[in-house]
Amino acid sequence: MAERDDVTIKDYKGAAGGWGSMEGMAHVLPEEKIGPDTLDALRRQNKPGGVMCVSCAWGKPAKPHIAEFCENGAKATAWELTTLRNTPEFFEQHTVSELQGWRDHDLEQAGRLTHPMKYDAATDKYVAVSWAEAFDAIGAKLNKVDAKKVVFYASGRASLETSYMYSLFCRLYGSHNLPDSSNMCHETTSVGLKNATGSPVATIQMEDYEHCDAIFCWGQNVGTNSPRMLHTLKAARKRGVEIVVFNPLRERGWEKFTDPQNPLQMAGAPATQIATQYHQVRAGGDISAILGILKIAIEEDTKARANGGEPILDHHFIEQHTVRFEEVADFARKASWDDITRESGLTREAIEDAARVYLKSKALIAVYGMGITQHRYGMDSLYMVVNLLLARGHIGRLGAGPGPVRGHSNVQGQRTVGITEKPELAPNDRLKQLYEFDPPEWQGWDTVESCRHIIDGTCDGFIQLGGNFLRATPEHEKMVKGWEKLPLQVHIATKLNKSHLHPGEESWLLPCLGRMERDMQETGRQAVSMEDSFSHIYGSVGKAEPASPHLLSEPAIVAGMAKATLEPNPNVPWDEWVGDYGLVRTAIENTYPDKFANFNERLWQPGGFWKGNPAAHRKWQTESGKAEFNVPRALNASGFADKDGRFALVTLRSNDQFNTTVYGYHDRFRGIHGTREVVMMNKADMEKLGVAEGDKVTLESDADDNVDRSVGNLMVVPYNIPEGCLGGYYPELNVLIPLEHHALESHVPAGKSVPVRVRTA
Ligand SMILES: Nc1nc2c(c(=O)[nH]1)N[C@H]1C(S)=C(S)[C@@H](COP(=O)(O)OP(=O)(O)OC[C@H]3O[C@@H](n4cnc5c(=O)[nH]c(N)nc54)[C@H](O)[C@@H]3O)O[C@H]1N2
Ligand SMILES: Nc1nc2c(c(=O)[nH]1)N[C@H]1C(S)=C(S)[C@@H](COP(=O)(O)OP(=O)(O)OC[C@H]3O[C@@H](n4cnc5c(=O)[nH]c(N)nc54)[C@H](O)[C@@H]3O)O[C@H]1N2
Ligand SMILES: [Mo]
Repeated sequence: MAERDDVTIKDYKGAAGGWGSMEGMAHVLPEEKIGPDTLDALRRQNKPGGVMCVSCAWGKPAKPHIAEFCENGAKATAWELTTLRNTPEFFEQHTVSELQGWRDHDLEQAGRLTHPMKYDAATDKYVAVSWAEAFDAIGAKLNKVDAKKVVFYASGRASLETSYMYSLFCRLYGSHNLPDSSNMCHETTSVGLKNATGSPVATIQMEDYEHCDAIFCWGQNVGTNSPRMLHTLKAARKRGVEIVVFNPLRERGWEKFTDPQNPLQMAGAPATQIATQYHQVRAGGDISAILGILKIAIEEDTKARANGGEPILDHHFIEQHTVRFEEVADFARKASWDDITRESGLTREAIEDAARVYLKSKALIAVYGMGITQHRYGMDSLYMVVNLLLARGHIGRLGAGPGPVRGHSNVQGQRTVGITEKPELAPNDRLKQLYEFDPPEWQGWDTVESCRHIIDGTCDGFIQLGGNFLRATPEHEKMVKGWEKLPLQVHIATKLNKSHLHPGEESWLLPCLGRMERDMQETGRQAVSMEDSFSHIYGSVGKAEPASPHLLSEPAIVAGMAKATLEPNPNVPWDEWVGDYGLVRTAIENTYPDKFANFNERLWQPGGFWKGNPAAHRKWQTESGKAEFNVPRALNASGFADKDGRFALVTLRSNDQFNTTVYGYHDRFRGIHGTREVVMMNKADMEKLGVAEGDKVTLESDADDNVDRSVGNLMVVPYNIPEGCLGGYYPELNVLIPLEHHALESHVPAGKSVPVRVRTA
């Protein structure tokens, strides 16, 4: 993390979108040295028959805007279609040890990988190899090690077709370790929503936003992470929809939006105000904030009914469709306002304001993101969101329901087609029938479990289909040591990143086509498909010239490894699948006939086809057969006690990054320019610590496990963030997160409340 000399900290007054977004693109696009392919891809982006953005998982409307892309989607497109190339000559010039010292940004800025490479320990360099050599050696190694100890990681971007083939390869090989980036992300949703409603995903669809009268949002940063959603929110505001936001930071996207496609707004007409209420909860404070709202609702309901008025709660729904309401009601009645206000960090008046909107609403959408899922008691935060919806019957009604905003563009879809370490979610009966083998029935390793094995030296091999696992995971220092001991590493990637630079016994770098690129196979140009946050499934076809003639598509790479590893199986026609992805879609349809009926025919349906969701029809596939209320186990989701000098560190994305991909050093909305080595701090805390703006401090782990973890040289930025909370950037601060500090049942690393203290000397 080298220092930059052009660091500035200055309040940003602009709205999300607007000319600022043009400026944001203007910073990054020239750096990528884009060609005409980028402009063509942007023109076709997120449109029926076009190419689906590689950035976020927000829906693609059936009737798109003229430009259906955002600042960050454009950056992601330019990043993929850059004309910069990372060739074997680059690796000839730089040893791996030298590259370890490079920053994330500079590694990826070296450009698109062009050749398959193998790490050569003698020279400490990656050297070019042929695909055949790579596949044969990987196959031979996989056959030497213990299949049960090999991890097949996937990073949410690869298509449904690739993901299906990848998970089948893993199971045929005899492994069930299929963690996905979802394990660091919305797994709390996948586990918690499934427990509570029977469905692991949003029940709402894009259209529901046209029918809601209120939107509550917890812990999602729309302006940076799903900017196209701002159009939906703007339209909702125009209809008078109330938008109530809970977030420790005042994120600009939730405050105001200038629509870049609206000439009047661009010419200076006022920006659209998005949030009608903004509540700066403490990190993990959502449980108590919602508890307060429920407490008010329950008391008002009791009063109304006693006076012969209309009940506030939906008793009919509660009785017919749910269990355990009384337990939650009892808990809320007994909760004290002292506890609620202390743990949420909000005043009683603020919670009453939010409750007023809730009590009035007939159709409420609950949006949330990592601010809910990435806490030790994240599941309890999520359950509180569900409790709030259930109490007034806001699931399975037009314009109402949970609307988690997923991360990677196909992260939800990967789970749909078999990338799961949980045997109960795998379609094992169908797989057995179709491919005549016994799929593993054991519980595979999720991300945390994979990390444990890597650290302990009991992982025999790690294949990553995209992503940057070593950089994205917690406990970074121990992870690096374990990573370097792996008997086998296979990285299927488009650009160089830190995970590639701590080689194990054998390390392979396999460069693939990106989604924006033309994918020619035996039967002609291929399309792929993905699923968005609303469970809509779309085709996507890349047209850009591939970055190098030596690239293979992801399906071809998966098939190449599978064929070199497995005995031939006449039921698994790897070559035919690679020649025609339509046949993979047919295989997906045969495996999941309910969700994917007529898959190939429906591929180009404008707006995508909906895979369906029983909870949206009030069919609850839960243990009790009903939607389930849950009493929270803690009043704050952080899972650690307040202690003098202890802070809850919130790890954040800047507006200039996509996960571990750092496009640049400007976080426009937060007014931080030229550096990512910062710690955002409340002024009162600065005073207590005796530090001033620009001072350098060290963050140290303050977890109860007494392990030393620290990151130094962080510049103090005074920030509007609740006292006791600090903000800083992921992935740089992952050094500070203990591996065992994760959401309890879902095992999502708890990156939104990391116990730390500040060392000033
Ligand atoms: N441009 C861009 N787009 C992206 C990504 C990217 O990196 N860049 N990443 C993609 C991926 S994989 C994902 S998962 C999503 C992530 O998108 P988000 O879910 O928005 O995740 P974060 O950026 O981590 O920010 C979470 C928000 O939660 C708030 N927060 C933190 N702690 C709490 C809390 O305790 N309570 C509440 N109420 N709020 C809290 C933070 O202030 C922040 O605004 O975005 C996807 N889209
Ligand atoms: N502290 C903290 N840690 C976090 C988070 C946090 O908020 N705080 N967020 C977590 C979340 S939500 C997530 S999703 C994870 C993200 O973790 P990952 O998904 O593992 O990481 P990415 O940064 O998205 O991966 C970037 C790499 O993907 C490769 N890539 C890009 N496009 C393609 C492609 O088309 N094909 C292939 N094969 N490779 C490609 C490139 O080589 C690039 O370097 O991080 C998690 N870690
Ligand atoms: Mo994510």
